[in-house]
Amino acid sequence: MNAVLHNDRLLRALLRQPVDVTPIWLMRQAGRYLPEYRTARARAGSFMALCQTPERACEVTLQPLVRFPLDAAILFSDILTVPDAMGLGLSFSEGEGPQFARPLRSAADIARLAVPDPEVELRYVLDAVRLIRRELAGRVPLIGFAGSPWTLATYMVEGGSSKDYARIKALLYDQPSLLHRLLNVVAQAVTIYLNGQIAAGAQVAMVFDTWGGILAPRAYREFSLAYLAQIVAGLTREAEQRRVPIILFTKGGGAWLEDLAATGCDAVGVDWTVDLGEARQRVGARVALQGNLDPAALYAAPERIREQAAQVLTDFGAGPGHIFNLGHGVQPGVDPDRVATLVAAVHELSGSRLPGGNA
Ligand code: 1CP
Repeated sequence: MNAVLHNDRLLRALLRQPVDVTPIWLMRQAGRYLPEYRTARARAGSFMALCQTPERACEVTLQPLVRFPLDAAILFSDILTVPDAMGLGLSFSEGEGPQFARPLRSAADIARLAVPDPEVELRYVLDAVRLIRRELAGRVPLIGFAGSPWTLATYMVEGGSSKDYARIKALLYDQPSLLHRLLNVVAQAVTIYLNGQIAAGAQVAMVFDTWGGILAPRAYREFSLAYLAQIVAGLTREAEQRRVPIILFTKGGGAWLEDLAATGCDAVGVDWTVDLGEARQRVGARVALQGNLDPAALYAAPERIREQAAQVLTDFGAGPGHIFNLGHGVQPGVDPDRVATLVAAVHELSGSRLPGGNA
């Protein structure tokens, strides 16, 4: 594989090395706010068809990079492909979110779960990773990802998105050892899957713990953080003679940044409810930080977006170890021109504000 990387700002910032300007990429940078994404999805017929055809997944991955000078590509896929590969039967109906045909309803359902072989059941993802690397030709690094065991378990037990998390919370309080059994299998599946993505060419691995923030502190440590740490311990940390940085992101996890930093990951994602300067003081030199503009700031006028971007850069302060991102994904109603404004502002302000870059 061609290991030349023309823009390595993201990898450098994740390892807390100096960079010329602050790297930026956005969660859900490929998605419904882009008209070309909506066209590609309609052509594919469904969201899953888009994910399962490597050529289409590759095309959609590259769409935001055609428009904006982003510093990373993120694999176009979904966290729920893993439970699908475990036999739960995933579908997405337009505007209704994910749904499993066979959600976990009993101890027997959980006992039956097996760890999928990513080169077999998830081959379409790994083929997409290989193709995207080839098409990127070293322009920017490729981020691979998976869902956290806790977040995947919420969907597997609830059967889809949830408002109250009644089933998974009842399981947590009534049958904690059964939930641990489930989380263990999913953690193994996620570890092997991410290592498969890294072997296929992913240069960064990110774990999305979208629903960790709904847990009480003790429950968070026992049912989410412990499995994040298990995954970090099991991941390949070097490929193509480079370190493969790991990013952990618990949405709503501002209270637990020190715990996340202590897992051995390289970077922690923070949502917009956290002051980035305070977050930095708390984690110290242990990890880089990724975030954390309020995604809704992208509805504002261009000048306000520039001010908000400047504020996030100021909050982090001088010195290496910052990756600019939103605090969560780009929302479908955002005008792509506002994303262009943000990307330009981050590069311009971080380069000019601090002589010699933010080193
Ligand atoms: O076209 C469509 O209607 C589908 C919308 C969509 C998209 C664009 C879904 C359905 N998934 C995705 C892509 C996706 N999902 C990416 C691609 C890479 C990127 O550009 O960032 C990633 C990283 C994800 C990860 C994901 N899926 C998460 C974790 C991150 C997060 O946003 O919190 C979660 C929770 C999911 C589940 C999911 N998939 C799709 C939806 C609508 C949801 C959320 C449902 C819910 O709110 O419970």
